Amino acid sequence: MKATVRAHPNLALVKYWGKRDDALILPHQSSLSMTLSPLSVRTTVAFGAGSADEVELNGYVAKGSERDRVLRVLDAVRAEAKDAKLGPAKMVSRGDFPASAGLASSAAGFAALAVAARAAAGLPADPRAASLLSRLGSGSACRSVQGGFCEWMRGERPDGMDSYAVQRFDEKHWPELRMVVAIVSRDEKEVKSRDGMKNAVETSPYYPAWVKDAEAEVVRAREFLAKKDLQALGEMCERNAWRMHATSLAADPPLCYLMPKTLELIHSLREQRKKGVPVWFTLDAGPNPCILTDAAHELAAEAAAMACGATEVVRCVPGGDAQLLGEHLF
Ligand code: 2P0
Repeated sequence: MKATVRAHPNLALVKYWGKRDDALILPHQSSLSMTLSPLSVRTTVAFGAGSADEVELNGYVAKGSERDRVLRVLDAVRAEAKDAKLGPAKMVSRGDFPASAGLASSAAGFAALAVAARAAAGLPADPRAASLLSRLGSGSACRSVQGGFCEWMRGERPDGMDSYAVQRFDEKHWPELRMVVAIVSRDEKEVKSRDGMKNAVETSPYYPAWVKDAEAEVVRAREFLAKKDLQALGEMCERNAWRMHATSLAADPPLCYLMPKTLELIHSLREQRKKGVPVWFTLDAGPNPCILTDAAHELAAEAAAMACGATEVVRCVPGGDAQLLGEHLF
């Protein structure tokens, strides 16, 4: 009745930005991401422990919406395993990277929670079921159940049962690919992704254009990954990040996640490319650019980031599946 799982975060190359169903977390469009190692979150779940559900995240007792999101996933597992009468759950989760790094620790956290909760409940290992389950906690989490490069298919059904992620390439497909995360600001962002994307859906005149382009972008990304075409993938990543940010820049109120150092680094990467260094950025809902490059150029990417005032870089490689561990957190 107890299981522990380690999962990696993921970074979208074709981004998810906007829901067609807020309650079920169903996106308007498909997205495609790279799972990032070595960053990870470990989560232990036990059922039948104590008299009430207990949720601890990074050393703190979770409250409010954070707790509710975890309980939603645990409740879904209890409903699926109804004959097992699982009882109250205890969940402890710890990440090895700061939430403020601008990478969604929630993606790794909910992927680890979904896989661990299913295992603790005695449900069979099933990446699709775990992806569907983790999506109820956080949309992007459904892409962290498996490693390598995963595509979250938007689906068509109102109940969301066809909206989950599948692995398109595993982590061994392109081991030389690198993502260098450049930390230019550790400030907590003022507008969370969930609110930022909702604002874009509801008020941005550019939103329909963003959605229209997305499915074709995913197909192109798949093609470039298959061919290991770094330049084509890099150019597409930049374009897709700009378009996501453009929807929010045009929203009401406008939302700008970029900081001066973000732009400085983006321009510096362009200069590097003129010198033949293969470096392209992508940018999530925050100011910290992530630099797509290859193993031979990750030090050059790091140097470019530091020269533009990054305080730290995290060098990432394609990561693997969420995995069961033998050692528990409690
Ligand atoms: C992504 N982001 O595709 C996009 C790009 C941020 C920018 O998914 O509301 O934490 O829990 O579904 O998944 C971050 O948003 O939002 C995100 P919810 P989530 O990775």
